[in-house]
Amino acid sequence: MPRPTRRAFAIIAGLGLLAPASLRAQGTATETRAGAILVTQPWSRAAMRGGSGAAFLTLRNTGTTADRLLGASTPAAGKVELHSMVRDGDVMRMREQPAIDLPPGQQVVLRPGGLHIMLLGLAQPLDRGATLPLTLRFERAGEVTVQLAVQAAGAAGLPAMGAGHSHTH
Ligand SMILES: [Cu+2]
Repeated sequence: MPRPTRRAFAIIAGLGLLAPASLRAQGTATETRAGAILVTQPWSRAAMRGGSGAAFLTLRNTGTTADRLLGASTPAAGKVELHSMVRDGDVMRMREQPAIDLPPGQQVVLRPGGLHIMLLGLAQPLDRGATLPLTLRFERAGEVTVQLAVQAAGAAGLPAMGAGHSHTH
């Protein structure tokens, strides 16, 4: 759990970094930058209070130095873990990861069936159409807060995903 001072810093940093974010025409996707790390397509799925949910997003390391996602936090969940999916016989199981590697110049996609950020012990329901803040903590890039767009319970991604990718700055 971040100390209050650290949380306050994260919020301030988040606000500063969210300012230049560009909105798509649909308004469903934003870009958020933390140092060399570009965060896009932050989303989640509808879930019940007391249950668990998952956060998905795309991380691109635009720098020349390796970074790592070390963890995340949100007021909406009692605990947040980094998970991967591993095959165990005929079933896929979730496994906690200490960190997610972000090699320079590469993109890492967190998505259903793969790497994801697990939200455990939801303090509130995640309602479709709502947004919830998620603060990401990187080894080098520091902390940044993104807004997860909550989709339907069985959604595979954001409505705009796969519709091309063209951002101008
Ligand atoms: Cu999980």
